[in-house]
Amino acid sequence: STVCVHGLGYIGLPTAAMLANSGHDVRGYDVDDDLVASLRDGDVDMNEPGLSEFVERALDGGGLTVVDEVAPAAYHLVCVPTPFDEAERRADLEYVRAASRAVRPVLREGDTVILESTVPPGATHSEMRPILEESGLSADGEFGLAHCPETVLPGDIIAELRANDRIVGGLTAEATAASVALYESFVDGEIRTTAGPTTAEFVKLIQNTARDVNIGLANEIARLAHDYGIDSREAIEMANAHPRVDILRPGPGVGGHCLPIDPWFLGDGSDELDLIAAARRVNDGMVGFVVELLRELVPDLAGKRIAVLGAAYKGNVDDTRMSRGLALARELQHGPEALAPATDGGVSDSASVAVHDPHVSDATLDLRDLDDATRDADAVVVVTDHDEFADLDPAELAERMAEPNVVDATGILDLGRWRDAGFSTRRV
Ligand code: SAJ
Repeated sequence: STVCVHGLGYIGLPTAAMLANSGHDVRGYDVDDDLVASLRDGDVDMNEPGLSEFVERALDGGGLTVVDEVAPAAYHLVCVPTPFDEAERRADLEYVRAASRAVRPVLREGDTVILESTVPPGATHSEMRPILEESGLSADGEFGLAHCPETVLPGDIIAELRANDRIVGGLTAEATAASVALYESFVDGEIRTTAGPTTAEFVKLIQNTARDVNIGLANEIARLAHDYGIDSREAIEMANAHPRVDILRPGPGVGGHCLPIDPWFLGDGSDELDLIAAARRVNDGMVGFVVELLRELVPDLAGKRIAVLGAAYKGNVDDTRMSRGLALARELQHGPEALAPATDGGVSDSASVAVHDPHVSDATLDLRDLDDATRDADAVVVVTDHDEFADLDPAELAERMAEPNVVDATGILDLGRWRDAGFSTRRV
């Protein structure tokens, strides 16, 4: 079939390439002219394993054409960002509306429009439908409209695009069937259908909310265990031996562009969230807990040199959105107020912080190499579970640092080795 993919980011680009490599005739469209130009040159500026080759194959094979104008197509797949409006604590749907306005003039009877972007429950119906129907065609049968949320894990996108189950919710049975037919051409997982897009939207949000709330539980357990002077990770491992208990890993909080945001989409700006909002607070508070652990080793942080290892939001990726490492660096430099958007803090005991991340190259961040970040440091704090950090040599670091102190917020360090090398240690 002919497919026009709207939005060539983390989801749209791999999906467009997947469709092209599965035999479809795909047009990839993006409003960002620079992105369109670089993709036409075969440049994929995303550090996702295997993605460049995969996109190259789609471009070279002719299945994927990158266009700067929306083309008529049997399917329109909308994969645009839905940013979080922090002040309102709700989704900003302007890109979804803009994509709908872009489809409207080329929409024909019998075409199917599928929204993949994460949206609050009801948005396909209330935001997309009216704009598309301004074409004069009705979503009640003249064209198809469906929501099919993406669920891929950054770092493993191509494999998960094929393997994951999908949920399809069409406004009509025909829209659902047409969408299923498209996904069947590349999905090995099960494709589940539900009547109406709202359930599909809701399911996506509760998946990410479930993970966030469960991480919140692990994080609160870590703080409690610390109060009792016991090791949370040993306790959690023992608890998880029970057949019906599966506690996740505590850490420095939850980063990325999905888990810290999607739970708020569920509430859609209302005050309805209770447990879910509490879990968000617990997870956001973990940066403060990491500072508490650090102060147990370095009580007065004023003028001390702290090396923060990890700017990516999780291990082995280069994405720094909602990074806990960068949040920690800000808090150490400017105090906890720095994390609240409205105030400009600045505490007297600010430390001097150097951030190192072997996966991230971002000129807007003042990142240092490992030597530079740890030289004369009074402590290192490991905030991201990159493989490289598990392999750090504590003896070598001890020689370079002013004081051998380490806080592991991720649980990847073998702290016994660090103590043998003379380190004082703390762990979330
Ligand atoms: N984390 C913990 N403890 C854990 C697991 C994760 O602290 O036990 C932290 C990570 O360090 C990271 C954050 O949570 O900061 C999120 O990482 P993640 O790997 O759990 O998830 P994401 O944000 O990379 O991707 C999620 C996935 N959702 C679920 O697993 C339910 C993915 O499948 C979704 O497609 C993606 O959100 C999305 O786009 O919505």
